[in-house]
Amino acid sequence: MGRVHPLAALLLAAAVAAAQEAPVPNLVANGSFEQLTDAGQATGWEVKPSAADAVAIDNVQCYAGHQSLRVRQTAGVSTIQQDCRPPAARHLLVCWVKREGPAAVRGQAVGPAGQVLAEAAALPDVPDWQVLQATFNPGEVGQVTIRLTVDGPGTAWLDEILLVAAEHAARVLPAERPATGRNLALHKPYSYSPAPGYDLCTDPDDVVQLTDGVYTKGHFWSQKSTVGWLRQNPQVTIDLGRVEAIDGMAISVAGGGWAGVMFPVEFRFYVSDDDACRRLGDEKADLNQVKWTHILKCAMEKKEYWADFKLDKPVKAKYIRIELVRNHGTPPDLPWTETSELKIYPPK
Ligand SMILES: [Ca+2]
Repeated sequence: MGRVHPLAALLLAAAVAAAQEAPVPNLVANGSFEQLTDAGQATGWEVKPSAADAVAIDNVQCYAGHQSLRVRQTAGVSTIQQDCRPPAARHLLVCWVKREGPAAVRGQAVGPAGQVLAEAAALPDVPDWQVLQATFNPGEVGQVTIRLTVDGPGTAWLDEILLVAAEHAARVLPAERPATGRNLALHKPYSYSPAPGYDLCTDPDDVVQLTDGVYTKGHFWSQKSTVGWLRQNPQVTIDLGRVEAIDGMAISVAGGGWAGVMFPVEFRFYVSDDDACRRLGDEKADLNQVKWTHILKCAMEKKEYWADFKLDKPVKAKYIRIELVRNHGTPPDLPWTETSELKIYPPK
């Protein structure tokens, strides 16, 4: 067994809670690199190393099980891939990666014509294991290749490669705020005004991605699992389905000036019990026709993170409205903000 990941205890607790449930089916075979052929190769994976000895099993470093797949190279690109046939439904691709040196590490789902269906890249400057994740719907493409690439000099360890139905995201991904427990917003419907509009991350699934439990890491604006707005101050209304006690909320944000995307300056949270909120899916709808109670104004730091807010005292509401207001960029009247996930917490 390798090092104990900081999340191991939490994952263990989750595993105990889920013990009565069937395991989440993984469409990737041998995703944890625990099974080897007689020749000592990872069963089920096609490996194209940058050099003869660039790719090997490592039984010291691992994220899950007892071993991982290690790529160590001075130049070139190593590719590790496997074909599968996911059905037409939203899927989540997960790759755990640890890296040293400048090598770029990427996980992709690629269709039969070479089209990239989903992609996530490892962040630099993360010394520990990090999770790459991306959602996609293969539609009717048939065969999908799960492809991991390590490009350039350095060392990368790959482990726990998962392709699962996206509805299982909360069971296979670490919780960012585990101590707080239940997320009232998970899989809840929402509407937005105006409609999101940014080519690289706008896709039909924008209507579910804010509450699907999938937190986007890395370059937000180019990942389909985020919802982005250009030159707009977006508002999102979440329908919790019934009146719930609310104690806090969290939102994941991106920015930092890459490609001009900047961090939001402020979030404003409102609540309402007015069922007129249900009609707010129309982007031309006037949200101010509904009576809203302003409960929280959150000044944001200029960084990519999960912003987490607790109310002074819990409120009860059926609808939550969130406004992203301005950004940290220049000029400030050109808001370009993105978000991946919203969470609403009940009192403990
Ligand atoms: Ca493993």
